[in-house]
Amino acid sequence: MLTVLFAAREERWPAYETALPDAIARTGVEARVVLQADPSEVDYIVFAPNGPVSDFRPYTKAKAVLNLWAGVEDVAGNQTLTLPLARMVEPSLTEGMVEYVVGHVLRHHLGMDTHIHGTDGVWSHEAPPLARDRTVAVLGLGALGQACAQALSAMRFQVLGWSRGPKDISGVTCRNGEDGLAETLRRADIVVLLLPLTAETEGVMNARRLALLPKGAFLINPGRGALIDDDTLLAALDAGGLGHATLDVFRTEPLPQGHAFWRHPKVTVTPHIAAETRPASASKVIAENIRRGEAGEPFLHLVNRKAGY
Ligand code: NDP
Ligand code: OXD
Repeated sequence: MLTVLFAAREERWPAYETALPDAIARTGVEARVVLQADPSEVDYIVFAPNGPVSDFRPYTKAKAVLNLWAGVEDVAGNQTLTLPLARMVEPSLTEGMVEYVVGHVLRHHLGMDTHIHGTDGVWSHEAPPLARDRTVAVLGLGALGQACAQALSAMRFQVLGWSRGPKDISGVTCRNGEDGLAETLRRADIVVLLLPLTAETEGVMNARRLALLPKGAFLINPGRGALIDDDTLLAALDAGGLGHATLDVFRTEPLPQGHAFWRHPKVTVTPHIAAETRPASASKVIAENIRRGEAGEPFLHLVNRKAGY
């Protein structure tokens, strides 16, 4: 009988208490899932940031750390962790992100704000362009970015994508490298950040790169707050280069009460709700990785610790 330690915040436990043991049992593996155990007896650690485990050294028998989050910036650099680390890739998380991104892209594309807030009796008969005449750039073409890019392409937007390595995605013009980023930004009416936070991506949307965007472009950031410097972003909005920023993630979360983003007329704040790991589907992914570990098969969604994602 294996011991699986659920090392996330305790408030998450009720959602997994039945779903996770059931999913593991369905793979044919016998395991008990517990909130506390003698570290030397733990076989797998189901992990989330701000949970009870930060020092992995006592977990001498463990075979893997299975992260409940897609982002791993809080654990990838942990020097006490020598075990394989898997991040979360699951269909409901992806579905949620696609819905968030498509929704916020459409808000800007259709100019919905003008009509929602009213035009003061002015009958301005100006139709928005069609999606095929609008260019959306997705920075980060991983599990989430690729799904968003493909959904936008299916709606006939002109979709550009940027990633670390080369990619070939049907309906998406993919680029990589510094020149590829510059070319992507120069053409983007709307830019979506779905990069992980790593040493290389921190502050990636700096003032120089923001200035490459066409005047009035929209930025949507459901990636991580530190991909962009707050003051740099505010300066670009105030100078009029950037039209609007829709932000789901922040350097400090919850976003502090007094932060300028809350009241800025060109900023929309959403409270880190773009996409969420859903217990039913996430439990299946964790269970499959435990099955793989027991069968000696390679784990799914392993993090490249050197690259940081
Ligand atoms: P993946 O690891 O699957 O994809 C990351 C993508 O970013 C890859 O395409 C990768 O390139 C690219 N990338 C990484 N580093 C660089 C770099 N230096 N330059 C250019 N491209 C780079 O991640 P996911 O798609 O699963 O998730 C992305 C992020 O979304 C998460 O890390 C997390 O921060 C955020 N997130 C936010 C949520 C929310 O609710 N707001 C929910 C879930 C996730 P390559 O393909 O070449 O490796
Ligand atoms: C994640 C997130 O990384 O919710 O999974 O941000």
